[in-house]
Order: sequence, then structure tokens, then C-alpha cells
Amino acid sequence: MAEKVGFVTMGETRGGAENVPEIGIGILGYAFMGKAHTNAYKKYPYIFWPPVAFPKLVAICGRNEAALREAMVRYGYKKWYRDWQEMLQDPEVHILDNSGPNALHAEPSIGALKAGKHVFCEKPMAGTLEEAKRMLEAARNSSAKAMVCFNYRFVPALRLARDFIAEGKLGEIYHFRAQYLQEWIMDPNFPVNWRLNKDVAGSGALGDLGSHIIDLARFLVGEIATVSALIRTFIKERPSAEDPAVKVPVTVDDAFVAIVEFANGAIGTLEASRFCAGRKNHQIIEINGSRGSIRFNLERLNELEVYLVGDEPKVVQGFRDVLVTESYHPFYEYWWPHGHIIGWEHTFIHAVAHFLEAIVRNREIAPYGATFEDGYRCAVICDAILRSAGTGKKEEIHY
Ligand code: SOE
Repeated sequence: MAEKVGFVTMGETRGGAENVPEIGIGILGYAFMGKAHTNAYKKYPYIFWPPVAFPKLVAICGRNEAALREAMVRYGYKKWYRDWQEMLQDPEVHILDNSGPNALHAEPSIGALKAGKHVFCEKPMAGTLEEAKRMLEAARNSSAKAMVCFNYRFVPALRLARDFIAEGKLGEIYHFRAQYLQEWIMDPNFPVNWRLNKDVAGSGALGDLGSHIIDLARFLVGEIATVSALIRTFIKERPSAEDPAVKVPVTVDDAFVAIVEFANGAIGTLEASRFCAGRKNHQIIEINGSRGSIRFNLERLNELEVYLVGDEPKVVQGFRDVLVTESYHPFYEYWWPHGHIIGWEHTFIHAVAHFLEAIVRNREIAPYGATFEDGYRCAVICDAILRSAGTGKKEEIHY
């Protein structure tokens, strides 16, 4: 009989993944994060082969119908919804991917969890501390899995750093030093978009960039006990997005600087700004301990600079630049031979893999993934930073 050619449907063959289920994704938001998350769902199954599940791009939800229709075709979703509550009633949707603006993180995620649907929510988890508290309660009261997409936890070099520190290889930690610097709103004519509007974003550089380094501080070093902070809004009014002739106030921070004390005795500095000319997506982490130091630069994310006290031969001085691409390095078994580097997008694929494995194999999201408890604790710390900036005093962190 002639060899059957043409398209084979999913039901006819799965190349050894016959028993792998499909899991329906309903995504809220189709812009930057909607694109990054969709990319991860599409690449996950053939990179992490055999997958624990085949993500099925069931539905995409947003406000603008024309943009939605385009995104549905462009990304490959089956349906589109203007109303997230309607999308959550779709029986084909098993996971709510919340890639919407911060003010839309709470209600849809809480609604999904109440409906027993899993939630993968972009950072910061919520626009306000009150919302974060309600999201945490919803997660605690649901059997569904809930994870915050702090994707930098899934950079191979930072996963390696976390395990290295957790194994005591850096000794007693003295310092954590983090910067997250960008430049994209230095032009006074840049209009007020949702990220510059407190009612939608909750905060500015603090929640957008600061939440990443606050989460990494907790992930790599441990709980933060106190913060002392400053915030600044350098440009206080900008053209409105609707009519450039109309000036509207900027209601969020452009930058923050914080001094922190960790519960384990370490001390640290955190800063994030969108006013650093020449800094594109410049996240720097340096940790100094009794047995050595590590330094990470997101713009060179395949590398980890390492200095280990005591094993420094007479000839070799200073930091070593480790290329984190060996098969035994985190996640690299799924990728390429050593030296064939990966990029920013791949951190989302690792995060999606972690989330889907937690769902299908009923595993904990923690410690490698960020739970809604982590999202809530980040919100508490952001709130304390804003409070300290207002009072000029050191603020204690209590959950
Ligand atoms: C801000 O420009 C931003 O897109 C953040 O929102 C993301 O979380 C960060 O990963 C890159 O920068």
C-alpha cells in the first residue's frame, strides 16, 4: 500500500508521546508578554521532549477586537474573547495565562482559581498589596496550581548560582547588590502609557523592574528584614497617549534605590531605573560571601563570573567567567552543545516547563518557581519601599 503522506492529525501518531495529554491555554493579553509566553508554549513540547503535556492555544483575550483577531491568527489561538469571564467558562481552557496589565492580574486570576483553573501570572503579581493578598488567599483555597512568572529564576546561570549558594559553596553571605537599569522613557515626549499610570501599573520602575531583583534577592539570599529607600519621578508630566497636545501627570516612580537588611545578617543594595542612558536591559547581580563572590549580567546571560577564595592558583588571579552551557548545567540538557548560547526568550520556556510539570505531575511550584506566596511577599516589600521613601525611615518587613 502506498506510503501515507500528508498531514497526520494529533490523534494518529505522537511519536512516542501517545499518552501525553493536551492542556488548554487561555491567555489574557497579546502584547509583549503575550508574545513571550505564546512563544514558550509553542516551543516547550519539542524542546522538553517528550513533554508532560502538549499546550493547546485555545483562546486569547483582550480589549481591542482588531488586535485580538490579528493576534489570534499570528500566534495560532483557536478563539478570541473580549471578556475574560467568558473565556474562563470555556471548558477547553485549563490554564489562565495572565499576561495582561498589572491592574488586570487580580480578578481574572482569582476567578480562574475559584473555577479550579491553573494560573500563570506575569509579574508583579498584582498592582496593589491588597490585591496581592486576595490572590494569595485564592491560591491557598484552590486545588489548582498558581505560579508568578519571575522568569529570571529560570536563567541557567542564576539557577546555578542559587544551588551553589544553597549548598554553602559561597559560605556566609555578606552582600547582595542588584541593579536593574533601562533607558526607555528618558524622552520627555514619551507618552503616558499604562506602565506610567499608578491606577493600572501600581508603581513604576519599582514594580516593573524592582520586583525582579527583589524576587531574586529572596530566591538567592533569603528573606529581607528591613528596607530604607528613596524614589524619584524625574519627569512629572508627559503627553497623553490619546492626544500629545494634552499633558498628563506621571503617577509612578521612575527610579528607586533601597538599602536592605536580610534576616540572615547579610546587607544589600537594590536599585531600578528607567533613566539610565545606554542601559538597555541591564540587570546586574553581585553576591559576596565568606568563600567567594559571583556576578551576573543579564545582557550576558549565559555567563556567571565566579571568584572562589582559597582555590586561586598563584598564576590565575581574579574572577573566572563561567560559560553556563555545559550539558550538566541547569536546563542545558534540553538545548545545544556547549557554547551554543541561549537567550532571554528561553527563560520563559524553562518557566513554562516548570509550571506544566507541576500541574501534570502534581509537584510543588516552590522552591524554583515563584508561588503566589512569593508574589505576595514581593508586594509587601515593594509597599515597604514606597512607605520608607515617604517617611524617610527604615521600614520592617512583616508578612
Ligand atoms: C520592562 O521594560 C520589561 O519589559 C519588564 O516588564 C520585564 O519584566 C523585563 O523582563 C524586561 O523589561
